[in-house]
This record gives sequence, C-alpha cells and structure tokens, in this order.
Amino acid sequence: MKIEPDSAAGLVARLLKRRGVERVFALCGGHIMPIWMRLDAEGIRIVDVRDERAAVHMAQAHAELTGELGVALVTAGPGVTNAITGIANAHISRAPVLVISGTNPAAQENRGGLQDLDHTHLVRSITRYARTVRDPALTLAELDDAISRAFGEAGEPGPSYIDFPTDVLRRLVPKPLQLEEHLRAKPRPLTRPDPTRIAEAIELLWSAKRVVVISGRGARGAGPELIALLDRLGAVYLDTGESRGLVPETHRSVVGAMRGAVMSNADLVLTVGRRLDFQLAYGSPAVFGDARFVRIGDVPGELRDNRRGDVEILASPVVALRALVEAAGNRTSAVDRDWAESLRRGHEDRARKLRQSMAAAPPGTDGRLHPNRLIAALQEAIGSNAIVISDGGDFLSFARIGLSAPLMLDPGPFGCIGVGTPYGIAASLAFPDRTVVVATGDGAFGFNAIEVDTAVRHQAPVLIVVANNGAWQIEVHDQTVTYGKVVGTRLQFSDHATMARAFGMHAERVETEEQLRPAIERALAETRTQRRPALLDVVVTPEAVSSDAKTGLAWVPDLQPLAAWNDAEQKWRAGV
Ligand SMILES: Cc1ncc(C[n+]2csc(CCOP(=O)(O)OP(=O)(O)O)c2C)c(N)n1
Ligand SMILES: [Mg+2]
Repeated sequence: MKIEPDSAAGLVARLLKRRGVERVFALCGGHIMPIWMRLDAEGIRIVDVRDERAAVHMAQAHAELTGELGVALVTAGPGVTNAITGIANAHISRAPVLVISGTNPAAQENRGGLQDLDHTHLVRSITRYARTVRDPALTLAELDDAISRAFGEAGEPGPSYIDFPTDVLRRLVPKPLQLEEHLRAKPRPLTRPDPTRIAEAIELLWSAKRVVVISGRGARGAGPELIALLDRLGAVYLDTGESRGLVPETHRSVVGAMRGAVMSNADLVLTVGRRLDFQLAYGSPAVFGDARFVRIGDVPGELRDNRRGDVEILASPVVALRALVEAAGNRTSAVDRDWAESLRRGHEDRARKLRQSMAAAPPGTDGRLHPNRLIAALQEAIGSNAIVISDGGDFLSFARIGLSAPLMLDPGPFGCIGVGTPYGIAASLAFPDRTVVVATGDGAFGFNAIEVDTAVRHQAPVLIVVANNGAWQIEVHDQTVTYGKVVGTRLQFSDHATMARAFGMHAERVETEEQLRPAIERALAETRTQRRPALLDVVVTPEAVSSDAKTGLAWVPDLQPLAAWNDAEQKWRAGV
C-alpha cells in the first residue's frame, strides 16, 4: 500500500521535516505505520528502539541537550502505556517532547478492537496537550499547536501527546487546507521584563552583601548572560542538575562544594529559571534563614513555587539577565568580596581534596574497587569536553560529585533511574563527534539494558560504564541503617559484558585496578575511532557509602528530603 504525501500521515512527516526534525525515536506497530513510512520517505531517520519508554527518554535527552524538539513515535495500547514513564519524566523535567501515536479507526472504536484504549485520558495529567485528531484536515493545525505547547509558548514547556485513528492517517487532505502558516517553523517567543521590576531587583541585588545566584532549566542557553551578571555583581553561584556546565567550574563564582554554608548564609537568593523543589529544600526559611528572594522565570513554577520573591521578574531569563546588567550601569555592588572569595577558596580546597581522595580511594574489605577509583580514571580519560550521563543510586551520587563536563544529564527531579542508556544513545547520535559516557549503577542499567541492541544497530558511539556492585545498594544501605534487615534489594554480580557482546557490542568486564585504565582506553577507542558503542562492566565494592546515602535521601523523611534539612525544618516549625 502506498501512503500518499498528501495524506494526514504525509502531513505529519512533512511538518516535522519543515521543523528541522532529523530523527524520530520509535517502535513500530500497525496503527502508526502510515506515519512511519512517510517519515522514511521524507528522509527522517527512524531510531527504532526495543521499548517505547526508551524512545521517549531518548527524545527527552535530545531535547534537553540540543534545545530542539524531541520526537517519539509509539503504537497504540501498550505502546502508549510503555511510553508513560518517559512522558512523566519529561513532564517533571519540563522537556519539549512530542509523542505521536495511533488509535483505532472510528468504526472499530469501543468495540473491543486491537489495542483499543483511551490514551488521551491516560496521559492528560502529565502533558501540556493531549488530543486525538479525528479530521485529517486538522492535522497541521493540531500538530502545530502541540509543538508550540511542548516548547512552553505562553505556558509551561513539557511533553505534548497527539494521536490519530489509522483511517484518518490514510485519508487525503485537500491542498488548499494545507496551510503554510502551520507548516513553517516560527521563532521562539521571548517574554520581556517589566522595567519597574528590573529597577526593584537592582535595588535589592546591588545593596545585598551575600548574594547567591542559583540557576535551573530555564537558564539553559543563557550562560553568557548569567556569567556577565555574576561578573558585574561579584555574587557566588550554585549550579543544579538542571543546568550543569552553564558556568564553567573555573569561574570564580562557582562554589558548589560549599552548598550548605552558602544556603544558610546568603542574605539574597536570586533564582534564574529554577524551581525551589526538593533539591533546594523547597526554599524553606528553615534552611535559607531570613534571606530575601528575587526570582526570574517565564513559567509559573520557576517564578514563584514555594517561596514568593521580594521581586518576581516574569521574563525569559536570557532577556532578564541582559536587562539587569544593562540597567545596573556602573553602580557598585555591595557584595562582600571577602565572603565570596573565602567561599571560593573553600570550594577549591574541597574539590582538590575530593580529587585526591577519589584517586586513592581504598578497595572494600571484599577486595573490590571503590567506585570513586572508577570515576577518577574515567574523568581523566574522557577529558573536559565530554557529555556525561549519570544514573543509579549510590553510584549516581558518586558520579554527580566526581564527574564534571560541560553537558550533563541524570535521572532529574523525577528520580527516574534507568534513563542512562537511552539518554546516552540519543546524546551520541546528536553529537557524534563528542565523547559521550553513561556512568550507571547495575540496577539502573537493567531497566533499559536491552537498548544496547539499539546502540549497536544504530552505531551510536556511546560508552556505557556499569558500576556493578550486585545490588540496589543505596536501598541496601537504607534498610541496614533504618530497618535493620536487608530484604529484596540485592542483585547478582551479573556479567553485563557478556550480555552486551551477545548483541555485538565491544564489551569488557573489569575486576582489578590494573585492568581499569587499559579497558577504558580500548573502549574509548572503539567509540572515538570505530564510531561504535562500547560497554565496561566494572565490579565495584558495595561497601562504599555515598553522600546521598549518608544524607538520608533514600529514607524519605517527613518534612524535607535530607535528614539535616528535616531536622532544621522541625526546629523551625516548633519555633526553636
Ligand atoms: C524507576 C525507579 N525505581 C526505583 C527507584 C528507587 N531507587 C533509587 S536508587 C535505587 C538503587 C539503584 O541501584 P543501582 O543503580 O545499582 O545503584 P547503586 O545504589 O547500587 O550504586 C533505587 C531502586 C527509582 N528511583 N526509580
Ligand atoms: Mg548497584
């Protein structure tokens, strides 16, 4: 059967092509096959995966790393339900992802048809748009709106879901109804700040003594403007997982290792495109003391969640930051230089000590490698321009602290472990000339381990490093400390390298310090020279206790995510 270019399916493919979409992450099925065939006809690459969840994770990583739309195509029924974890993850991360699916033709709807399910109701609470297109003539208008909403144009960015009955996909759309206004790409609208708010913010920022700037998702792409503000103000800066790498580690404002001191000491907190979520103690006065807040954001959560700002600047962060620097002119900042410099010295000192202790971390009593040894060797080998994806429990905690790169992703605020391998595949396809490393726990790896097959078939040059401690170790630790019994949290020291080789991937198991560096070099050569994926299954000791395990993240305290913040919150609420 030939699917016509002027069919609804043809228009879906043509619009994506016009919007610059080069690849779609997908898993096949009859309900969506008309779109699939037209994507191929338009020259859009189909990255065919092994589970729909992975397709959506890949689309999210593509979106977050490139700033472009990420597109996943999944079939009806279980295709959509499998995709839901990916959609929910993109929802919490506010990533512009478009998920396309199919439904039964009208004559078979609600009659016990194959894979018949009301998808839009299922995904409504985790999407910015969830509609079924039943008139082929509306294909372009609906898709255009779905994409605009995914990018958060006049709303919050996040996943959009759209599906089409298969008979609708095959039907033709008359040429006069194929409107150019829907097909063409449009510039992303910017929200401009109210000059009065800018003036108010300058009064506060330029008269405060201990200013900390915290950035998040909304600040991506505003790195130069953020650095210009930090330079002008002399403020200190805390990055967060959402915007890692935006301000280089070498910049004198960066004081990440002094996070605790900064949060309790600052007298003014400026959030830029950042929610005050659990990672920032919900902005609670119990942790931030009597600091005042200034907030910049163009979506509700990033502008005013949990703590209202003394000044709230509703604007695109890039424009607001520029406006602040411009309006401040030559005004002298009141920021206490000694305070900022001593924090930076403290940060550098801790970072240096961390590097030393990582490289020398002793093995466990079981003789197995400390995960920090692995991380230190990895960081040295990948250089400073890699893309790093971290995943897992304890190992995520070690990797988040020990690895640094200009572009980094992790399971994010949804805590969605298992994203590592799909994220890494998408990253290496989008940036084939950069080193892409996935550093993952063995438990986290298992969720999407089958995608090693996708990596091989698509020659995605990603290096996957599995820290194999034979356990969901952060949970083992929590059970031991909190409940006094370990049950259902141990895995096996499985042979992930043999598994990967069975799919045709270069893979090695590493069990000793001596094997480590040569194995990393061989694996990186495979990704860099042969442009093929590689996997290292590195056996590490489960005895190493990460900082996330120590701070009680796994334990889920009542009031705050970390034990120390929970204590502070309890005292504050009791008026102590
Ligand atoms: C989908 C999902 N299931 C369960 C959890 C809870 N969880 C968080 S960390 C973790 C253990 C991860 O184990 P592994 O990847 O092996 O890392 P390790 O702690 O052993 O270093 C689990 C089960 C989660 N965050 N997400
Ligand atoms: Mg593990």
